[in-house]
Amino acid sequence: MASTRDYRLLCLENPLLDIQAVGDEALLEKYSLKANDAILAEEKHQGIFEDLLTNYDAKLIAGGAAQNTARGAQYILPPNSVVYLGGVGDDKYAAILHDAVKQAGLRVEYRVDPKEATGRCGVVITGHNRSMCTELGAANHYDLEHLKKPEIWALVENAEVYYVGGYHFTVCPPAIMELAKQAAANNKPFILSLSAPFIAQFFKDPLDASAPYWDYVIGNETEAAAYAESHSLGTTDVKVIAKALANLPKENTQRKRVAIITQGTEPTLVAVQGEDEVREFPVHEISKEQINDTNGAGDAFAGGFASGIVEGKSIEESVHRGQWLARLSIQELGPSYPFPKQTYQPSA
Ligand code: 26A
Repeated sequence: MASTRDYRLLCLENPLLDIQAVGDEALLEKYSLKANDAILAEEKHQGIFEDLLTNYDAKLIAGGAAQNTARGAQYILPPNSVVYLGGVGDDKYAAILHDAVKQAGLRVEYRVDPKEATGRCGVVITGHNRSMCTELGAANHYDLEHLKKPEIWALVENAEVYYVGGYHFTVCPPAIMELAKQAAANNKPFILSLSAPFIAQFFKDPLDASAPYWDYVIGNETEAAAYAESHSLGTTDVKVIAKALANLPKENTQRKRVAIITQGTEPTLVAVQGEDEVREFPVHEISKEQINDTNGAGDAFAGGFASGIVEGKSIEESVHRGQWLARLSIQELGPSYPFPKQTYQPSA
């Protein structure tokens, strides 16, 4: 039986199976992909999944950005701490996802769509870049009806922290808003990831509608830049953008908004609403040879960070957890974490 101290973190987004391979320029060119990007698959991308599997020795790895984050947070937190919601099909790819989350100790409550295939993400690795092309499939059919089922909504009410991946703005903004409002009404933290540049560019309206509810907003430097451009902030200075995010109007005034911007190997920036200084936290460096691939580094950071928020830790400690987990994840293949588990060492 789950106790009420269980499932303190509830996450929502798009469960996907990553079809990941080391590619080359020719492959990127064939599908008009940028070396480092995340996009939704169009007609012209349809062949990429077969191509990766047949010609590039692709591996099948559990993905979906916020599902990676949820597995990451559970990696650090005590058993039964995290529950994740999203939509899958009833197929062999969903079975692979079930295996992966089981190993991670992550509870999932999927909306299973018998007519749609589980979502796939083609990941082309070139050097330390990764290009992602997603066919959402069943993930695109997540709906409010699932979220509002009594047994699911009970998990929502029980949770103490909410984490939503911004990629879900392409799927079901009303579900995001339900969680956002639930958080504000009960003074619980709501964490949003900006996810990818195209979200701020092409899903600006639903993103902006949720903004007053963000207690923590997490992104990387390219997402921050895309936000600044689509919102005509008139700057490319990441610190200024972080401050602008932190100081957007806020619904729940009992918590100051915190904006966290990661910058790869450059320091992580943290801006707090109403504060002048933007703090910098240098990353935990590893040698280039130790890096396997950086796919999922940002998700891992968010997972570590969220685990700190769940346990009421300081911003410093939460950032430290994020950096610790990101460092572990980039040494694995894809958005994964090492098993047997490494034990988290709090910062001194
Ligand atoms: C809606 N889109 C495009 C997406 C994604 C996504 N997760 C949810 N929705 N596109 C890529 N990803 C995931 O990002 C992870 C790396 O950060 C991939 O599945 C990959 O595991």
